[in-house]
Amino acid sequence: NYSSENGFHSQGSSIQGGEAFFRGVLESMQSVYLNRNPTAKAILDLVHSVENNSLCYDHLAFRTFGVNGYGIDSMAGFFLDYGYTQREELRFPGKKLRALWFSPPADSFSGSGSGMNGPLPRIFISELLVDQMSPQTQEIIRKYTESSGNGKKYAALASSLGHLTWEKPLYSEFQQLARESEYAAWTLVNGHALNHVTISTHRLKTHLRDIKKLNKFLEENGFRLNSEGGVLKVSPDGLLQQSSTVADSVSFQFSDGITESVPCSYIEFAERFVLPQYENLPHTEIKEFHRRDGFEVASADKIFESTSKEQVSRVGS
Ligand code: OOG
Ligand code: NI
Repeated sequence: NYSSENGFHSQGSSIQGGEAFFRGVLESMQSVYLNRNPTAKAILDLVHSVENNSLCYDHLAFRTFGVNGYGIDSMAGFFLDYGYTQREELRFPGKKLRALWFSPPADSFSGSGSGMNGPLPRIFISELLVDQMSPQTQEIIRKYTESSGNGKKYAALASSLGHLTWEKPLYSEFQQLARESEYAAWTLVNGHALNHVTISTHRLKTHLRDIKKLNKFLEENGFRLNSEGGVLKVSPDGLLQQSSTVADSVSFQFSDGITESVPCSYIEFAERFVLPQYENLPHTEIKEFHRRDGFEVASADKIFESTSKEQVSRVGS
């Protein structure tokens, strides 16, 4: 069992070797993300300023191509090596995707800083079921993954450097993928880059800890939220509530010299409510593990749309 053998044993507040390295990698992934995504940066700055510079991440998310070792495992290995535990699988047959989520090592759940130096986030990694794509799309995905050498071994490194492990594609190849799967097109040009970070709203200190109030606050400040299936995504038990922005776009130079705007990353918000069996615990005793854990397939299905053309090119609200 990974988490008990490899879990961190932090001693006091001093961060020991492995954990300092691990958090350093997460910090690098985050700086790539903040440099490319002005909306995510502006929202984090805004929430930080209201919250006196302290917030926690609920989870980080990555996308992959499920083919020849480039799928979920290519990114998961890094997290498993640093004490994470694999949890449930989620399936999205309509989008031809599957995902796994991973929980952090229990004894480092209470990191005392903010962001990547706070409690370690859950990890959500999805993969495109490449075998189910059309022959043309499969050919493009196989061409880039196969020509990347041993790129599949360096997914976490690529993410922290902000570099693709494969060559830049032709614009026509991006378009072919986008017609069939916007997820595939996104992954071809963004590779292993952080797809989003998610702010844990119930761990905020001000009125923004209520996700409905946070959504209203963000919209009043001019930020556009993903409206697919309604802005607030609520799990059937009501205990996991999520919302997200619409992805930023970046200008991407394709290998044939064409420069076009492509969707980049977004930021998400999640409020996890206390489980019914802990309802009567005093507020001050409530820990993260007393709250609804995991993810919700119907909500996730709509959150994926945060990078879709329909949401990204939407005007007004
Ligand atoms: C992931 C969408 C799902 C969640 O928290 O359910 C998700 C993605 O867009 O890659 O983030
Ligand atoms: Ni998410």
